[in-house]
Amino acid sequence: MRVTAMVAGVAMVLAACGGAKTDAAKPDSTTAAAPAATGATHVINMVMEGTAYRFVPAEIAIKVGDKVVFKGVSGAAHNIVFWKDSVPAGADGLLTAAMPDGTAPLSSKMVTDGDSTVVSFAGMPVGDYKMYCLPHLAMGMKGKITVAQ
Ligand SMILES: [Cu+2]
Repeated sequence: MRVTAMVAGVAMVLAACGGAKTDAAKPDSTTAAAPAATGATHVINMVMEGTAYRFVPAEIAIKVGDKVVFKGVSGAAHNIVFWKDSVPAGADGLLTAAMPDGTAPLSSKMVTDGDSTVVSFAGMPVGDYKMYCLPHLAMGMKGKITVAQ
């Protein structure tokens, strides 16, 4: 009897795990592929100037459908992280999908000097997208992309 009860318990645990996996595999806004950009291409350089680290330009205005190329120029390594509480409603899942090689939600990969990463704003809600560079946040490396229709 005791063994039977244990087997039943294990089966319930396995069933619970299976259920969780099924839910995780359901398509939602965080796993959907980002639509392709069809508009203009903008470039933001990521630079070290003396002891300062900057996005250049730090603020740009673009349109839905444009893409932004972030180029690592100097300063060894940067990334782009969007503030979850500052992006327009409905944008966070799309942004994460637009950075498929990112290391975390709303975060790009690390970009070394000479490398770059592209973020497409195809299908994104209009509004302000505030961002920072995680390694250089304390040095004030912040920026803003304003997306209009
Ligand atoms: Cu940086």
